Parts: sequence; structure tokens; C-alpha cells
Amino acid sequence: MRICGWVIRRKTIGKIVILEISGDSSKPYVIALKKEREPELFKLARDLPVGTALCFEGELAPVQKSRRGVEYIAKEINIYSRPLEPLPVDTIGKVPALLDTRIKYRYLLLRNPVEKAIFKIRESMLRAAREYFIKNGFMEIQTPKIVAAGAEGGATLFPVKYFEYNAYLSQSPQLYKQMLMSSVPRVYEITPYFRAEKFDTPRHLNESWGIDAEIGFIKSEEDVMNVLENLIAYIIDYIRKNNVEELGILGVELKPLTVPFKRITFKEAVDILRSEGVEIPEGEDLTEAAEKKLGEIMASKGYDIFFITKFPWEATGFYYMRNEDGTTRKFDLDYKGLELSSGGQREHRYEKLIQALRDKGLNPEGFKFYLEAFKYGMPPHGGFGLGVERLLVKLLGLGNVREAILFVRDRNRLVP
Ligand code: AMO
Repeated sequence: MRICGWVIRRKTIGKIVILEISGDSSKPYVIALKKEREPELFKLARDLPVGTALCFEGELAPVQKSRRGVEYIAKEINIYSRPLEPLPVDTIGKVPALLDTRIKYRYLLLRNPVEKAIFKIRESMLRAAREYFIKNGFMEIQTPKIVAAGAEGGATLFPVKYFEYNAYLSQSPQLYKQMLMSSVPRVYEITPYFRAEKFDTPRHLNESWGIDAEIGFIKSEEDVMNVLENLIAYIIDYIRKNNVEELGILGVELKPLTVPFKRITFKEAVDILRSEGVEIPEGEDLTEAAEKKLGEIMASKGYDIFFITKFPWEATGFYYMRNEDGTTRKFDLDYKGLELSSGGQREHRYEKLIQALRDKGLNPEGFKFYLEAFKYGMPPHGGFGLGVERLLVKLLGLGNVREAILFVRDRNRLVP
């Protein structure tokens, strides 16, 4: 068998050299080279620097002695590239690197089983999401990332020069997934969000990823919440089943979630917070601090994950359906004090949608292409956007969304 990778550790114990090699598996490959048994390979390996790219021909060792990896007996080693300099980071993670360094050298640190496990689980998360949607009759879509109008507020749009037009990077597939509700009853997209927020927080990126879904012919936002909670429970089950090794490497015990998740209304959330002395101004969205506090209170009652429903109109996008009482059909999904997802039922009635744009101080002219789609038999519909990095942060107990994306785009990072 030919196995390839990079030396992440070399240890000499008397007449044995042990190499740990990071390759395509989660745990390293380990080869022990004995001076007596394979003198040529022993000589070659004795001073191989960490970082060397090599392949070896070998077989699984009949006796597995290493606790750190899977042991092989090597018959032949081919060296392809030696590092020009000592590595700037420790790829076995003995010397912990600062987050800044981890981000800068993520591509190298993926040789470290711990760092790799995070991204193997991210990959699984998206695979699980696709599997869930396929099983439930959703069609995967791709919508444009260069757009003429945004759905989530003008202040957070990145302008792009698009020939003689002014364009933006897409904040969300919102407008497009809704337009497709005029022909396909269930769609989903795994997509980047570009947002020009100048935040520097552990929960914000300027290029983040979302799992977006939109569902037609719904009776209420309850139908959307059902899909979302089942999706998350499915993702967790999938990871528990398929990533035992990676969860072990990370030392994470991932507990299954039971559906349905707890639901509280926005008003109930405000009452709970006020009863704990937190000030919430009338008609405003919850601040991050309030959200965190609410997460703590809910967790103490046994609810790590919960929906907040019926957001006030003042705190939502123009496209959410309004109820008679001034609330809307928008919900958030919070997990341990962090918003993972927003969604809800949309306004699908043409006239009311135009009014909603005006009420939010937006010009319907700029949304003409979107509004058109509401003229030809638009059914009631709703959907959600689920933050990929935020979900991963919560599932693995990471401290920062920057740990959950390979190459970070934030206020201070445009390279690598
Ligand atoms: P919203 O703006 O709440 O809703 O975004 C959906 C989810 O995406 C994640 N998210 C982010 N993660 C990291 N950094 C960011 N800057 C960032 N912005 C968003 C969050 C958030 O809950 N169109 C609606 C969704 C819908 O109604 O279908 C929307 O975009 O986890």
C-alpha cells in the first residue's frame, strides 16, 4: 500500500526511529524503523526534518503499539520535498499557537490531527445537511453572489464595480430563494454570505457560510421551524455516527438533541430578561449581551437550544410576514446564548410586500426584479439561514468563529 503525507513528529529511541505522518486520515500514520530490521530506512529517517513530504510503501503492522496513530511497517520510503526552513508552527500541537498564528498558518496546521478534526467535522456537517435535504425532497440551488440589491440592510453591503453598474457582494440568497418559490416548492443552498460589518467579535466574519432553505406552501413559520430543528438533530446524529474518531481527537462529547426544540416568543424573552434586571428598550432587537444572558437563563431551565418567535416588526427585515398584532412571523434559533439561525414566514402578497418595503424606508424600484416573481402565483412560503461557523463553534465548544473556517475574512484579514 502506498501512503503519503508529511512528517509531523520524529522520535529516536535507541536503535528505532519513529515517524508520525499526517496524510489523508484523521489519525497519523506511524512507522517505526529499526536499525537491525531496515538499516537503510533507519539511516534515511534518522535526520528527516519535521515537515518532509514523503510516501512510503508498507503494510498495516500486525501489532499496534502506538496510541497516537495507526502503525505500519514500511518497506520503502520516497522523499518528495524537504522544508526549506523550520516550520513556523508546531504541527503536533505541543506548543499551542495563538489564534492569530493558527489563522495565518491554518494550511500547515491541518497536518495537526486536532486542527484537521475540526474541518473534517465541518465537512461532515455539510454532507449531513445535503443528505437531509435530499431525503426530504429539496432541490439544491446556486444563486448569484454579485447582486444589484441586498436583503439585509444597505450598511452591510460590499460594493463591487460591475462594468458600468454598481453592484454588491451577496449578503444572503434571500431574494433569489424566495423568487424560486414561484416554481420549486423546496430549495436549499450552501452559500457564502458577504457582510461589511465592521465588528470584531468572536461571532462575526465578513465572509461566512450559511445553509439556506426555503419552503413553499407552508401553513405557518411552524413548518419552517420543524425543518430547521430536524436538520440540526440530523446533523448531530450524523456527526456522532460518522466522526467518532475526530470527536475523540477533540475530546468532545456531542450529545444528541431531541426535537421539538423549546419555543418562546420575543415578548416572553423580554419578560424573562426584564425580570432578571436586564434593560430592554421597547421595539428593539436583543443585544448580544441580552442574548447571552437569555441563553444562560434558558440553560439553567434545561433548554440549551430554543427558538425565539414572533419578533417585533421594528427588529426584522422587510420580507417577514406581519401579524395583526404588530409582531411578525420571524424567529431566531439560539444555542447557548448564540444566534445560530434566523428565519420565518415571508410576505408573499404582492401589495403588502410593496408596502413593507416602503415601511422600511426602501424603494420598491430597486427590488423590481424580485417583486415581479410575486405576480404569477406565489404561494405562502418561508425559510431560514443557518450559520455554518456558528453551528460548528457550538457543536465543538470552540471559542471563536475564526476557528471554524479555513481562511478567515474579517476586518483585519484579506490574506492568506
Ligand atoms: P441572518 O442575517 O440572521 O438571516 O443570517 C443567518 C445566520 O447566518 C449567520 N451569520 C453570520 N455568521 C458569522 N458572521 C456573520 N457576519 C454572520 N451573519 C450571519 C448567523 C445567522 O443566524 N435571510 C435571513 C435568513 C432567512 O430568513 O432565511 C438572514 O440572512 O448564524
